[in-house]
Amino acid sequence: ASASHIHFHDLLADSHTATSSLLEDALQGLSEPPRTLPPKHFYDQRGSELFDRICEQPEYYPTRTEESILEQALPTIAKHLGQETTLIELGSGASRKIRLLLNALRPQRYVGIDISRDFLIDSTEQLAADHPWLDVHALCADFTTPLTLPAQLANSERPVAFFPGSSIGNFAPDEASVMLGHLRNMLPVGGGLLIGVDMIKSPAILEAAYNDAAGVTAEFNRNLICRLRDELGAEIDPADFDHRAFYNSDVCRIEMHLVSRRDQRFMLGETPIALQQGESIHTEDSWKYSDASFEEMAGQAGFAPVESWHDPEGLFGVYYFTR
Ligand code: AVJ
Repeated sequence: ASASHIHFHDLLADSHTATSSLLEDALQGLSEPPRTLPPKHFYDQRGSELFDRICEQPEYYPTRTEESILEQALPTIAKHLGQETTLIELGSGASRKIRLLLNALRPQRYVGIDISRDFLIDSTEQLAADHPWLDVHALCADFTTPLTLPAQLANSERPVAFFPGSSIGNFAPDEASVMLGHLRNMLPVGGGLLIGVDMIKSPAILEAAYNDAAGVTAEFNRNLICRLRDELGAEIDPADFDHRAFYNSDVCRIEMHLVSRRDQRFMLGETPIALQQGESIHTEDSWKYSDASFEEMAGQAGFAPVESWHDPEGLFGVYYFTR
């Protein structure tokens, strides 16, 4: 057996837009109210494992709902995509969803795009090993910025970007529409976007999904405090923070916060930070859409709706657009 072979393209190597570090973001976000920490820092090793466990919680419906929608829609998706497809995954995944698509659609080529080089290489090598017939490319890049596909990939028959999991929900609608615009510009005419979106629904269902009874989401949220303690030497205790997640119906988003249980002070590098009892650190937004609001946003970004699929309860949507 030969070693699996991937084609690696590094678009970050000579870019000057270095991504911000945990310390920079923590200083920026915690110095004064309203305090914030960006959700991208959830995903260290432990955080990624906790996220995988969130996806298995009975209250967290998005993952399993999207998977079953995809499974049922596969024949139709195959028809839209045709024979000669390049499947481009945004955030290269260890997830089962991409494997579902690869095995059913048998595209010519897979391109994983991810900002984290090591993770990208690991996950694409694994995909290549498991799918020896597939032409596997790894593109180290920040897909939230304008991107040009390497010429070799840009000439592919029909590139289709796959953005599952309602990851789009972490962006505010104005940012999301800018990002979708960049994506659209990356794709040639006839290219597609297959994207998973969490729908607006009863606050009780939404709030349960972010307040699972086993407390995994709370642990995931508090992992940010663990990182400040372990990686930046901040003398803080995750037990001094309450997990708070609620649906803000005015703007159609779940908000996650860490609420300080007491007055506390700690150092971030050279900078002292003081939190009052009850003060909150806003750690994540997860935006929810209706059919109309999502299709309008994608339309503004230059995407035309082709077809969409939902589960019978309308919890989650998968949309196929073309440019
Ligand atoms: C990965 C952003 C889609 O918003 O549901 C899950 C992250 N946060 N539980 C989501 C998350 C808390 C998730 N996304």
